[in-house]
Amino acid sequence: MTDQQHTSTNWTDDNLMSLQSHILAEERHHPSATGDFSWILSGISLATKTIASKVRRARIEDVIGEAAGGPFGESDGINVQGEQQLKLDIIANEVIKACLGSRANIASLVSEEDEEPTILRSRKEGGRYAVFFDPLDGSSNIDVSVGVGTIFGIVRLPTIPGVRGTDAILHEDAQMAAAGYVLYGSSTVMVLTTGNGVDMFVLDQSIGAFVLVKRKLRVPASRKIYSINEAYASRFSEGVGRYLDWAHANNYSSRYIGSMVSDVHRTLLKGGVFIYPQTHDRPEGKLRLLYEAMPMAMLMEQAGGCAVTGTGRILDVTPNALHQRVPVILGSSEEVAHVQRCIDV
Ligand code: P6P
Repeated sequence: MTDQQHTSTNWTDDNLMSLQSHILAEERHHPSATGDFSWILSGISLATKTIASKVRRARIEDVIGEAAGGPFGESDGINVQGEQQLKLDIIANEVIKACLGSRANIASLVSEEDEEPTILRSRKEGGRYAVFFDPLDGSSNIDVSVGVGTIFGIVRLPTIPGVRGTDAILHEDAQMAAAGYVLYGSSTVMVLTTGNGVDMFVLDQSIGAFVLVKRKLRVPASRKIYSINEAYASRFSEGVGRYLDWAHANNYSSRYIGSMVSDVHRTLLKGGVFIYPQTHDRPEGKLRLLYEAMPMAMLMEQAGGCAVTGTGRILDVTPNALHQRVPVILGSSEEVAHVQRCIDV
């Protein structure tokens, strides 16, 4: 390598950085940081590496297909959403809870697969955070090898005397402090923000570690791509219909995978807008606020994009129920603005 290539800037930037070392380095920027995030994120890293292995081996271990009573015989295979649970949904859920349960600063866990939160410890016992997660979003796509993912949010709970459990989780002062997803696709990719921009890691199977591949991801301000399930076109609002007519007339491309983590990952990297709007039969939309919309909204905004419900920022919504659903419009700032203008006419 020439001397130029060994300048300190290149050398530092190109250094091999694991998730663990990156988080510790990031915490140096937060004097008040107490190692909380690295402790929780190491649990999420362990869980998602385990899930990645199970997703890749699903066919081999024949765990694809519908849950029959769950691994412990306790479930009827239907989750709180009324959706048929797949075996891997339940396994992923149990893996995450097993990896996070021992993290002493977590008070509670909120999972798409569990009707009630898992309460681990009180504030007096050290519980300061809740972790929201969708353990295996898009799992119905696994049997056709489409990318699926784990979505997570780390929420700092309010320190109000007497406010605990679900009340603390839903409290307006509960603040999402970190968010991310792990996409089990052609490679296993973690995209993460702790409030200081968005970084991307890829799981290097040869060393069993997530390694940093991209710092401070920025979503392009515009891109002529929209992502929506147009099969529901007859049930969309007039505003969304107006947007689609405008996009068709302006040579937009349509890209829709039907797995939120995959569709959002493409939108984050290439730009465009992902829309899961309300419909006449589902006025609240389909996607859940706490463990799908909010984490993706934090990532998108940290990357310079936007994330709205059609009537305001997703991150401004004060939840009123654990499994509440919201309409989702997120992606490039200019593309989200196009959709909002058509809705506001
Ligand atoms: P539809 C997967 O079931 C999921 O929750 C998201 O991952 C995805 O974006 C959406 O539902 C797809 O829903 O109604 O288009 O099949």
